[in-house]
Amino acid sequence: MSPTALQSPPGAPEILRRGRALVAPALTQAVGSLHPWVAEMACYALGHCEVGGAPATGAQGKGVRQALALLGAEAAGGPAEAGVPAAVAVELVHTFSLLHDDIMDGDALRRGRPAVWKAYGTGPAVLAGDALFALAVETLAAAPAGARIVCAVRQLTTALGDLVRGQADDLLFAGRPWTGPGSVGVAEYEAMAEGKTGALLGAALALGAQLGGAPGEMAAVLDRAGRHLGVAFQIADDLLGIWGDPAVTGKPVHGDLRQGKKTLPVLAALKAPGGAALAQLLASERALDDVGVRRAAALVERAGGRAAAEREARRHLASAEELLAGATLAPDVAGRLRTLVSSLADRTV
Ligand code: GRG
Repeated sequence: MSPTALQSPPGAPEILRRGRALVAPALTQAVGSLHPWVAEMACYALGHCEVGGAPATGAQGKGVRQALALLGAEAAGGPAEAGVPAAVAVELVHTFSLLHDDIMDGDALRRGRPAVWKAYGTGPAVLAGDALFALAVETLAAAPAGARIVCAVRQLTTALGDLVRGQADDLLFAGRPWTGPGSVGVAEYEAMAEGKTGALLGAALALGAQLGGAPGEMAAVLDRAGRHLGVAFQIADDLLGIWGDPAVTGKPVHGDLRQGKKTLPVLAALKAPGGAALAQLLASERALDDVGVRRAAALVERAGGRAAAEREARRHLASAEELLAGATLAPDVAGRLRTLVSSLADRTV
């Protein structure tokens, strides 16, 4: 038996670590091409440095999207390296969207440290976001992919449009009532989550596959699988926002409940027969204090909102897995993709 046959297949943390290591040099080089002030803010947003430029420790994201892009390239039969420009592009778009999202929501903390707008000011942070966005498109457009690059750029711009649509709906949900006419339904929530989160996960897989030489149908299936995965991922994010450990998530405890966000556990609880007490609490004029958010979390759980959201996440995960199982992917890659995909809906961070 060869030594490699004795090795156990990599788990999700190893797949993510390998992705980060493979993409880091290209990401650093891309950001280094920016105006020095903007480059520092971009490095801070990526968790590579502190304010002032000293190297940072432990403030980086998981790198889910870049890992998906590399696996997409390999799934299409290409080397992981072929997916690097796609990986850089999706990671830059992700970083940009978090940065602007924190400004829109007024969130002061990201990954356990001040959000970019808190650290550098709102105006400079908007500019850093703009730079990340432009750099993402530039990096993808410069990928050595011949005529396929036109489809790839179109794939990315479609995803960007969907991200804006999803974010717009999410922002508008804030002004909608909790219950009754005009309240947000589960299907509407899921369409929002597919845009806000699923579009970029789908694009990560599809763009990687396109740069790896995949035919158009394979890229389309991977895009759809990634979108389902994204809905499951967003639901997991909602669950972590209520029941996650703030020391691990780097977000304030019960932040979404405090802000009155229309997350799936809450929406599902409100639609359940036992949701009346929660509806009454949320309808009160005053913002919820610490006791109020703890009570709201308990009422969401008691009405079955937590269980319903977990069920919905599993359903989207199963749809993603089904699509991947039906695609003709390079066999050794399919296993790694399955490992990563199934880990993402059960995450704790
Ligand atoms: C792209 C043109 C364009 C506009 C963006 C601001 C905006 C419009 C959209 C916001 C999208 C958003 C913030 C979605 C949330 C997605 C999500 C679940 C983020 C958390 O992802 P993780 O857990 O984060 O991968 P880490 O910290 O690991 O990188």
